[in-house]
Amino acid sequence: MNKEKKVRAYTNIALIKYWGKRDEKLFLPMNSSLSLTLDSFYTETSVAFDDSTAEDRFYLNDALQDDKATAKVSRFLDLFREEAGIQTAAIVKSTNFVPTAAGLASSASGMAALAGAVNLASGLNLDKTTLSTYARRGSGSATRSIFGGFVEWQMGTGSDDSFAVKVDDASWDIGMVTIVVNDKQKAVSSRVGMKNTVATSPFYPGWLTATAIDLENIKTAILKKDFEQVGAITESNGMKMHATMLGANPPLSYWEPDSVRAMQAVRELRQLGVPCYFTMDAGPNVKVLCRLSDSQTIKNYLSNIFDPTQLIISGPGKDIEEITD
Ligand code: 2P0
Repeated sequence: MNKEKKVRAYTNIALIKYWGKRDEKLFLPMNSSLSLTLDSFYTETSVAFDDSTAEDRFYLNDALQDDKATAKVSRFLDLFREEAGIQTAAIVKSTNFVPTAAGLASSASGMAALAGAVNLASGLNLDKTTLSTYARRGSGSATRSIFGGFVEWQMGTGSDDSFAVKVDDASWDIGMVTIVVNDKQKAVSSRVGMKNTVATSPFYPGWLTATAIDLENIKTAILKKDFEQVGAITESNGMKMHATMLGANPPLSYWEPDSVRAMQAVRELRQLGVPCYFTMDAGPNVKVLCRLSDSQTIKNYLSNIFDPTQLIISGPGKDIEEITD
């Protein structure tokens, strides 16, 4: 058995959203996106190639997974096995670290941690930029979780140049408060939802035009450390993504009544003089981009509406890292 290698990867929340693929097999996106990596949600995954097992074994949170879940991991491991000339099966152990029972475990941190661990266990030792092209083929958003801080996933022209680039380490009082509206599995997966939106929404071409402009403007604002501008673009871009979904056939909406209540509370906080901005992904939970130094004030305000266990503060997360314990 090869020595086990273990890697931690943090999840990320897109400020400029990825919503649609131009190549489903290679996970090439329709547009470039940009995210903030978070320190409160992460996955630790170990990989060991092991001669004593004929088939890959995949444990998630200590439970051996079924054939379907294992096959997904095996297909991903194959990308590395082919490159490294390895035929051996692997034992993969993955643990999601999420404060409270929020159920926010994400494919972004999961696939990034798996990519990082198999990269070391296989001896390929790819650099992080190249590694992000592999993580991408597990899940699009995992591309961005290779790096910490503000990260751009450049759409590229093909598989080799559709990778993540760190824009800024976000160490200038940046935070996020996650409002867990509902922790249940969503009815429509993002994979299906984005495919249907690309195929049927008449708003989709407008989304692509607008999001390219939002991306350039947010990068400028990040480099100027203009928090209000970063926040305003984030809120606007997220709403535009949800508008493209509403235009799909059948229409798609992930919002719940408490999502709308949360958005209203963020507007109220702004009126009270606290700069903060919301974004939502393919689910009902609301994420509030804020100054890290305002995050407790925001949590206190939101605690009038939501249970404190539904409110999770994060600071900026780091690059993936090897864990030696
Ligand atoms: C994002 N989302 O940029 C967007 C915004 C959800 C809304 O990436 O099919 O799990 O594995 O590439 O990355 C969620 O979709 O989808 C996502 P696949 P993924 O974060």
